[in-house]
Amino acid sequence: MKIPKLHPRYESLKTRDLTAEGVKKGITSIHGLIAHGRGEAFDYLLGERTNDFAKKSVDSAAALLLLAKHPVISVNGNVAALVPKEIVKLSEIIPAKLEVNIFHTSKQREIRIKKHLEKYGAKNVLLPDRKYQIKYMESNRKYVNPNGILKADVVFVPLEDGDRTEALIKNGKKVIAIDLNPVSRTAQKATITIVDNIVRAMPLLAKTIKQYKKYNKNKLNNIVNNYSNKKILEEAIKKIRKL
Ligand code: PTJ
Repeated sequence: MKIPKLHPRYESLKTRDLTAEGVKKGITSIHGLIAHGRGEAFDYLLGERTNDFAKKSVDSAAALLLLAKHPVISVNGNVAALVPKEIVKLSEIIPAKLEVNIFHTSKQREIRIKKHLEKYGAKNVLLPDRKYQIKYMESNRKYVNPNGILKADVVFVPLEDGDRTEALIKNGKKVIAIDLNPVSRTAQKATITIVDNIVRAMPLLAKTIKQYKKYNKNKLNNIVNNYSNKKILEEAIKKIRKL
């Protein structure tokens, strides 16, 4: 759909259109449209901008990703539709592995997401291997790649559903999430939650990582250790309540 650039809600409509296109291409699940709508509602309440609390989470996420020994970026249908270029770029600059992990089971969709990321320059996209799984999980998301999420110490789960964050934490991993809903299970359980729209947060995260590459381990550790996810979520909830 051609959206007029002068439309007051241009950015929001463009993002919505990307998700709808993702469904047409068979990358995004039909349920992804509902997830997107929920995100839009929270984005509206948060002022459709990157708030200071989100900037603090981005700083801490950048430091943690640079400190990680085996960082992995988990990609689902919504992420692939909204920020394919940014995800591939991020995996190169950290560097981190890319692994497809989807909730609504479909082998075909996993392969389509992999091919879609390859179109944007990804060289090695891992797929879940049904021989390997993480503990404390029932859904399709339990299946992982032995060279990816299974051995990861930090897993980046931009835009996620339900119980996987909690399970990843119980499996001894640190989790970075992007979620516009500060009271979601994912937001509450993650090590670091970036309460912002993925389309705004991803470029900022890439920029911050490039900047932090100059920092030594001590400085990066200080940034991570001085961060409180609980406080950040409280600030986000306060912002919504103040409306
Ligand atoms: O491709 P699949 O099968 O793995 O499915 C992916 C979705 C996203 C459909 C699946 O994980 C799902 O159902 O997610 P939920 O439970 O609807 O949760 C998605 C969360 O992401 C919600 O808390 C939304 O508020 C949030 N969200 C939606 N759009 C955005 C967002 N957060 C950041 N940026 C967005 N653009």
